[in-house]
Parts: sequence; C-alpha cells; structure tokens
Amino acid sequence: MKNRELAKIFREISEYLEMEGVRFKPYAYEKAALVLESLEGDVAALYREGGVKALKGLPGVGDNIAKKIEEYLTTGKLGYYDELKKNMPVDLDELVRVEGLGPRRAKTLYESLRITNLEELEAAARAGRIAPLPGFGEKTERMLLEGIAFLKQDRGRFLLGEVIPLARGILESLREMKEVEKVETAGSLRRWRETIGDLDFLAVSGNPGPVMERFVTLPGVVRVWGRGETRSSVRMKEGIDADLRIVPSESYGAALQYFTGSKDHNIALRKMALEKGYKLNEYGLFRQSEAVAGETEEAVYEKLGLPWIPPELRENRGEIDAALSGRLPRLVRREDLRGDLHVHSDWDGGADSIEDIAEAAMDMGYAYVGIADHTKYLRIERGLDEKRLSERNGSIDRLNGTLQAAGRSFRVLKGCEANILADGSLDIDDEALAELDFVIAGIHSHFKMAEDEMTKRVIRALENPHVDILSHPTGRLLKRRDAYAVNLGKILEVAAKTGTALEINAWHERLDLSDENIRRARETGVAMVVNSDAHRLDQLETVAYGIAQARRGWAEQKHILNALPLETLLRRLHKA
Ligand code: DGT
Ligand code: CA
Ligand code: CA
Repeated sequence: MKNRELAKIFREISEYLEMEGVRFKPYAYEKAALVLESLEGDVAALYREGGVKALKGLPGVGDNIAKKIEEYLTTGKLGYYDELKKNMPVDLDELVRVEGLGPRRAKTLYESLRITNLEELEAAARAGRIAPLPGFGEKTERMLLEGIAFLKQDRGRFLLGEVIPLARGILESLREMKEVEKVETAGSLRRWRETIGDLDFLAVSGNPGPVMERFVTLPGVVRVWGRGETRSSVRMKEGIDADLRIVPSESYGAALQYFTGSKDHNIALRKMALEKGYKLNEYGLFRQSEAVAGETEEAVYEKLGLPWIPPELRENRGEIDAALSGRLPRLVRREDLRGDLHVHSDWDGGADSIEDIAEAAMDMGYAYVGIADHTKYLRIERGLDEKRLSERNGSIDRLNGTLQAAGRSFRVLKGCEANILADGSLDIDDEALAELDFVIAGIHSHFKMAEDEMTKRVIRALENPHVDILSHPTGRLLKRRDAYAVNLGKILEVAAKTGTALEINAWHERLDLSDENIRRARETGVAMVVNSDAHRLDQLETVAYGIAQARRGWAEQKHILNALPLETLLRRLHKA
C-alpha cells in the first residue's frame, strides 16, 4: 500500500521544513502523515474512485497536500520532496533518531561540518568537532555520542509496536490461502517481547509449495534468503527478516512450542523431559521412538506434568516451577480493563475532543475514561494552567450530565498529568488538584540527575496526597533513551506506603514499567494502571501492548487499578 510510503515522505518533508525553520507547515505534513498511517483503506484506491476531491475529504488534507498525493500516486515521484532532498542531501530519518538531535541541529551540522549520516556524526563527535559549534558545547557532544551508542547497541532489533501491523498483514495473506490449514506467529512476537529480532510464522499445510511461493513473493519482500518445502526466510522492506516454517499437523503443537521459545524456557523444558525419560524436540515428545504428544501444545505440557504456560511467561524466570506447583498467575486480560486513565484531549494539544474520546472509549466497552491533560510546565504541549484546567473540568461536568440524561452509564473522569519539577514539587497548585478525580504526576524534564537526587524528587511527588499515579516511572524510551538513574526499590517502598499506583505506559516506545519492574511492583504490593497515554483516538487500542507487558510481568487482574469497576476505583482514589 502507498499509505506508508507517502506517510514516510510527508514525515521527512516535515522534518526538512522544520530544519528550515518554517513555521506551521511542518505540523501540517506531520498531521497528514499520521492520517495516512491510520487510514483503514488504500489511499490509491480512494484516489482512483474519487480523485483529488476524495483525498481532500481526509482530515488534515487540504488542496496542497491532496495534489502532492496525486502527483506521487500518478508519477511515483514527488518533485517538492526531491527538491528539498537535493538542497540538503542528509539522511534525516536516521539522524533525528539520535536523542538530542532535531532537524534544526541537523541543519547546522550539515552547513558547518557537512554531516549527512550517522557515521559522519559519530566521527565528528569523537574528534571533538561538534562541541565548538555555537549552541552545541561539550555536554551536547557527549549526549550525542551516548545517543549514537544507544542506537548501535540496539541495531537489528525492532519495536514490537512497529512490527505488529506488518506481522498481522503477513499472517492474513497466508491465512486466506486454501492450502493453509493453520498459521500462527511464534518466537518473540508470540511472547510479546518489547523488541523483536525477526518474525517467526508457523503453518500446517498439505501442499506447502504454493504457500512458500506466496510467502517469498509477498509485497514488501526485498530479498529471499532461502526457500524450501519446510522453511523459507525473507527480508522485508522495513528491514526485518521473516521466517516461515511448515510442519505436518501431528507436529504442530511441538513445533509451536519449540519455535515460540524462549530458548531458555525450551532448554529447561527439554531437561525436564529428559529426566522423565522423554525426548522433546520440534517434531514431538517421544518415549523411545514413539510419539506421545505433538499435535497440540497443551498435550506436550500435559505429558510433562504441567499446565499450559502462557507464551508471555516463557522466559525461564520461574514459570516452570510455578506451573509444577500450581502457582501460575492468572494473568490480566485485555477484556478485564474497565477504562483508561491517561488520555490527552484537544485541550492540551491532543488531536481529539473529550466528546469524541468518550464515544471511542464507550465503543471499546469501557465504563470510564480519564482525561489527563498536561499541566502548564509543558508549554510546547500547551499544558493547562489552573484557570484553563477549571474550564476544562466544567466542560467534562457538562458532558457527564448529558451522558447521564441520555441514560448512558459511562463516566469521564477529570484528571491531569502534572509535571514533577526538578525539586519534586508539581507545576500546578494543590487547590487545582483537589478539584480532580485523579492526578497523574510524571517527569518530563531534567532527566540527567544523580540517582539520589532523582529518587528524592520522585518520592516528594509520591508523598503529595493529591497524586494517585506516577506516569512512565523510569522515563526510558526504547532504542532512544535509557531510564533515568533512580532507585526503583525505594520508589516502590514509598508507593506501597502512600498507596500511589505506578503506571504501565503502553506506548510502544515506552512500555514503562518494563516486564521485570512490573514483577517487582507486584511483589512489593504496589498497584498498577495500564494506560494508553493516547494523544489520538486510534492510539487508545495501544493498551494491548501494555496488557502484554503486564502479563510478561506476571500481573493479575487484582494488581491493575483500571480493572476495577468505577465505584470501587473512585473509592480507592479518594482514600489514597
Ligand atoms: P528474536 O527473534 O531475537 O526476537 O527472538 P526469538 O525468541 O524469536 O528467537 P529466534 O527467532 O532466534 O528463534 C525462534 C525460537 O526458536 C526461539 O524462541 C526458540 C527456538 N530456538 C531457536 N534456536 C534454538 C536453540 O538453539 N535451542 C532451542 N532449544 N530453541 C531454539
Ligand atoms: Ca524471532
Ligand atoms: Ca527466527
């Protein structure tokens, strides 16, 4: 589909324009990119059927952008983009992934040092040629080097949220074939790891030839590493590899178990099998040469004396012992969530009105949604001051009144995401916080602090009696920025005492708390909240990644605040 290609080009144009210091226009292109990415249908089909007029019917697409879409769809090129690129032959996409490097700085680096890509950036920083540039300095140079090191260390792995749509597409193309009896994802994807090395698929088919043919010729395949009757492997244009294995139906369960991994879980399981006199491999579970299980995963586990273990737990972190003694957690499920407590509205620069958010949340089957707009410190995000927050509260009250009058049992909760300032105080008055149903506090600035200082800062926020939830508690951004230095053990201790919940932020770049930290929170008795942190309606569904993370952290329904019904939740919030 052309949607993604166009989105990428528009995003780059936005970066180029931002680099040039152009006002407003970059935002328009960025918005168009977002719209194209979240478009359900094919933009080319839309254009074929309704021409430029249909394109202009898309939100955020005006005359100018519609014409550009038309040009690209009809000629395969975009003159405006090529022109920008010619004037500044910089691999912007790559450069702006370095934490601390935006388009404007990239422009300076190109103009003064002719830096066009990551290698050149690294060489210049190592040689100390960046620090002397006006507006840079040694601290920035060091930060850039750290950012580069971070990118390199993770090279080759992809964020779960980035590859899931791709994997779903592949799965669907295979599933619709009449030759395919079954097909599933395996590997880290099935375990919902936060990053993915390659995509694994497993299928059953009595006629593998055409299935493999389809797989190696899928749209988006740029290279075929190998092609056979039982296994094929390709590289997709997104840069990630995909493997397909086809097995006979009587081995499907054993193969699914084997290729789901993790490797460490498999090794532990195989050892157990050996001790019981079995042999376990991807073909089945065998006693001597007789297969005793293989068709289903459940049977493989059962013959080993174990209940089926959810893939999210298969990391050899104690799940086998827990299974043996009947202590496997009953993992929280997506359908346990009664609401979302972290959604940004158009009051703080988010994309959608509170009315639309409420409708979308009702469609998702939620009983409540918490609006958590930014407060005033974050001026770029149009954070609300006390006065605006109170106006917004008024409009939520009116909306709740309307909903109630219409007999709809749904509640919009008044919240905010306040900023924890460097000294641990919040950027908004306590009196304003007292008006809200719930308060989230989070760190959005001054990330580089000594661990001691940072820990004190967070603790001071937890001790504010108005604060109910600590958002994205460690501040990490996957593949971009490490967690800040903080003593999470102490944070958990204090949170347990103050009754403050810790967020599991589901945004695919955050997934913060991480799975291991979720497990620690669970063990310390700290409540958690799975939040989307959506700034746009279509991001509400990203809670799925947060739920997966919660499950990887052994969390059960009872550990998750927003699995509580409204009344219980409100009582809990008021008490804490
Ligand atoms: P990834 O791709 O790095 O995100 O992680 P996985 O877990 O998907 O790993 P991958 O694709 O290399 O292999 C898929 C599964 O196959 C893996 O989870 C377990 C199984 N597997 C691969 N190599 C071995 C091995 O040497 N021993 C055992 N027992 N299992 C293996
Ligand atoms: Ca894999
Ligand atoms: Ca693989």
